[in-house]
Amino acid sequence: VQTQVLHDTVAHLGAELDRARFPLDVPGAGQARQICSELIAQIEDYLLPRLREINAPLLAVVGGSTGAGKSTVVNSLIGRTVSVTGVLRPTTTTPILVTHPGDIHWFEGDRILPTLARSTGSPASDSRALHLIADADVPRGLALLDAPDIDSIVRTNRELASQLLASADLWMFVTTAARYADAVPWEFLRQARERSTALAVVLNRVPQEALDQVPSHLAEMLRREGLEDAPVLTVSEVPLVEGLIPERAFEPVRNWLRSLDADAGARAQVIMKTLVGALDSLPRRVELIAGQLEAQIAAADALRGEVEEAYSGARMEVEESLSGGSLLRSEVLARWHEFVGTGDVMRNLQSAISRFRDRVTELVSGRPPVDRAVRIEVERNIEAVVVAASDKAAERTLASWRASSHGRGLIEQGRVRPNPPALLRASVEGEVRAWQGTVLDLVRAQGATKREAGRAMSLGVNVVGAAVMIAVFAHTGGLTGGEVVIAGGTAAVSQRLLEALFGDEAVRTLTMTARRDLLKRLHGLLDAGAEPFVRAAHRDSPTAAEIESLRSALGTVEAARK
Ligand SMILES: Nc1nc2c(ncn2[C@@H]2O[C@H](COP(=O)(O)OP(=O)(O)OP(=O)(O)O)[C@@H](O)[C@H]2O)c(=O)[nH]1
Ligand SMILES: [Mg+2]
Repeated sequence: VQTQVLHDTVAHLGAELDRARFPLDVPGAGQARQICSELIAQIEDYLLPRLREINAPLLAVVGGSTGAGKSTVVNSLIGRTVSVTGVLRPTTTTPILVTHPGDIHWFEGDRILPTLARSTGSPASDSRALHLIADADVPRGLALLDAPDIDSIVRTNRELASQLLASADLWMFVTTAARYADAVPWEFLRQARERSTALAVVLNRVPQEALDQVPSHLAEMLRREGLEDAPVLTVSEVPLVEGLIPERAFEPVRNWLRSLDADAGARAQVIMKTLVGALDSLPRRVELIAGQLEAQIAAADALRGEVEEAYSGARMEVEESLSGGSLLRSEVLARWHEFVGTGDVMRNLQSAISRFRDRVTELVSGRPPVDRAVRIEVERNIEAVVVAASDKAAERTLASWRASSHGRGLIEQGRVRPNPPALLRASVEGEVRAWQGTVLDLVRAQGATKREAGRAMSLGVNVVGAAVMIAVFAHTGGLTGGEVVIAGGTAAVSQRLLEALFGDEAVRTLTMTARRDLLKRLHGLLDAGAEPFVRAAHRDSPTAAEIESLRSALGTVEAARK
């Protein structure tokens, strides 16, 4: 009952780990990804099967480099050739499991290694199935699994070997006097330590003259790696007899296995050592993963902060450019000035209206009417300002992202796709047009509430609208030289014109409303420019809630063990 509860909590923890994502290459992310996938594999391939059937036979997986003699060791243990050995490397590609006929049923179902099909009879050479052999010479309560090599050039072999080793209660690691210091085997041995898997090392083919030194050197290496509990079973180099290692040389392995054979308690002890070790390793490993998930969130937030800083700079730039009249080219202002006139606006109004009605001249001269010229100018200049500010913000974001390895990673992996410039131009155009429509609506609404409505309308909504636009942009600050005078004077004239039509209070409200509406639209455009960066920073990012539920899943495992 207790293992059932434990099984369920571990399954839940596995599902939580399955959700963990480390999209940003922050320092430690690579290690966290690896630990996470190892942990998931260990839970699925080992912990859950073992917890489901605590009484299933001890699974000893025989692993090691190609040619070390794994198949020869398995055959010698059983006393006949169940697994083909050979001179061509690698020989074993199909995993072969040998167990007592009374125990074979434990392995026929999908309790362990559910992704591998089962086969019987004579093993097909290239199948990825788990080949089952029943042999009465194998002690009850034990299964030996001859695995493909861990280091061959055949990738599927290596992957299969890792998967098989992950499912073991016990690793029987076979190496030779010639190769025991190779790098790859030690990577696997360190994994055994990480997982706390029970381990025995078979040191095969030790020449007579090396018997004094090599086994003790290997024991010393194991001790240095924190694996001093692993027995070293030394097999001296002797000619094989019908492919099997003669009994005398094989004695250390045989005796060690007998100790498991004779004693169900010893087997259970091996099983429990690996099980308890695996469970004990969970908090440390899960906590490391949780910490790295937090680092992911922090890094994504920091990237987002950099985006926000760059784009709030762009917002300020745009706001500044919209003030001070710098937005209106002096030529257009001059035309406007000339059109509206100076001095007493109301006295000039009548002549302005008649000039305005005389649009024919302007059409003939090919120049657009002055109100349209103002609108076109406004549109063109706002577009230039917004595009420049947005480009600069994108550049600044990319530059600050490049300063971190994970930011650079996002850029180099092509995960940031800024909006195309044409899209921004089109959006600015659309928004400015819409804003100009809003200004005209405001003017119309204002005109309708006022006595002066008639006069305003006779001047034309478009002309009054142009005056409002100029009033919005014309603040004297930020201009230099002659433009100040023109912008200032023109602004003043436009202002007076509007005040004469609507009264100062209404004009102030009108221009403020128009300005706020424009800024809102332009801020929206800049936000849309920031969007792809924000999205890239947070794509697949873990959430605090996920980390919380990962930790609480670990908590329930710990509680179930009490
Ligand atoms: N003399 C001698 N030869 C051995 C011994 N162990 C293995 N061999 C030979 O070494 C070669 C490789 O042995 P295998 O048992 O096929 O090696 P393996 O580890 O299963 O290799 P893979 O299946 O390729 O991973 C064969 O030719 C064996 O006959 C031994 O103890 N003494
Ligand atoms: Mg083999």
